[in-house]
Amino acid sequence: MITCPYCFTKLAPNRIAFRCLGTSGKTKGCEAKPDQELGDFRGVAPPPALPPVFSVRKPGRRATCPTCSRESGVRVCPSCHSRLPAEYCANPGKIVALVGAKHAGKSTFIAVLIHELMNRVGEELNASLVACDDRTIERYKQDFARPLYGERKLLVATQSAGTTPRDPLVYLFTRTIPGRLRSRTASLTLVLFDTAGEDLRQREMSELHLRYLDAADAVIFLLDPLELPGAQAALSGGARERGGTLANDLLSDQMDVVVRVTELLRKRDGGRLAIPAAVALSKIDELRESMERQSALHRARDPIGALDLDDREAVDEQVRALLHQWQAGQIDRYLGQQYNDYALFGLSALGAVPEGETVARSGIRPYRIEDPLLWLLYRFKMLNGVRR
Ligand SMILES: Nc1nc2c(ncn2[C@@H]2O[C@H](COP(=O)(O)OP(=O)(O)OP(=O)(O)O)[C@@H](O)[C@H]2O)c(=O)[nH]1
Ligand SMILES: [Mg+2]
Ligand SMILES: [Zn+2]
Ligand SMILES: [Zn+2]
Repeated sequence: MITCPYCFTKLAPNRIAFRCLGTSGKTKGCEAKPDQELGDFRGVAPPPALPPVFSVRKPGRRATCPTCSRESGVRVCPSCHSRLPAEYCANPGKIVALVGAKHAGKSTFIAVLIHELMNRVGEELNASLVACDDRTIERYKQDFARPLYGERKLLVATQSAGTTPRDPLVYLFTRTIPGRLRSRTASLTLVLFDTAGEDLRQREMSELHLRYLDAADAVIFLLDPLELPGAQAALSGGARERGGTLANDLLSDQMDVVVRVTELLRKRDGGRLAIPAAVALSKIDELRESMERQSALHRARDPIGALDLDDREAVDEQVRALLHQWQAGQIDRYLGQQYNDYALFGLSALGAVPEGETVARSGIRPYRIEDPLLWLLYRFKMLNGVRR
């Protein structure tokens, strides 16, 4: 089974469909006509005019259009008619669900994480991260990189998927893994879907979100310490004023989002959940001052190109201690009851408190932003764990 990375419908490989190439140059093919499925999925009216989609009995890399006999290698999802990237069909995909209440820092996390994976962390892991489709390139530039890195402006709240359809970001992550005799490469397609906190607020989540959570191979929860009532005392002065804005919004309660998403995952798996869950305190820069100098979280991670298991345990323990100290221990207890495999993290995407609507003058200096992903890569057997 593969999962369409756009509409998250599960499909058997022999159900992959093709799109006719139509007419190009002197080669005649089918006429373009309105593609209702694609139009409906993207919420665009009138639907885009494209050559038709067809199915064949045994889909391989290419198939012959039954109407015009042209051969096509454009594979599409039979359900939403989105083009399936070739790499996605060839490599096992991992869908990472990123969830958290409104304003928790999800979009900023994605923006900075991808930047880091393409630069500093990519170098450390001997890995490349390339977009699998043009929409991913466009969307990353337009919605994430340009505002944050180009204009140094904070990202705007993510629009509900109901009003503006949003494509997930689909990347091929490839690592060169050194071996005793020769090195090998291992690839993984990473599907990141930036949910709007607004959509997770709904008691009745949309079909798309249900399918998305149903298809997830891992989940990252972001918890905003500014909105944890017990954390107030640990925040820097400015943060205390900025925090607590969602205090009267019961559906945006940090714990409540965790519970609602977990209940949905449970419908799928029943019993204790096997899906790895990374739970991260975001915006850790807002409380660093008040934390002990020697603490694990305060220390930068050593770039050793592997998961440092000792460091992992130390951070996990410290975040657990913080949650309990902040009377948010129930989040930890709940996760322990629900998930077989969960880990606690602390991170900062920006690395410094923003100034008004712009990032701090010191620039974007992420802190431990890659930690949850390194742990997941370790779980997906794409990264070694070491004791030191
Ligand atoms: N101090 C600090 N603030 C952050 C950091 N990341 C995000 N923020 C702040 O949190 C705000 C919300 O961040 P977003 O990434 O838009 O949050 P979101 O979870 O995507 O929010 P929705 O799209 O509404 O669900 C930003 O405008 C920043 O003010 C960080 O690393 N440090
Ligand atoms: Mg957002
Ligand atoms: Zn689809
Ligand atoms: Zn045709």
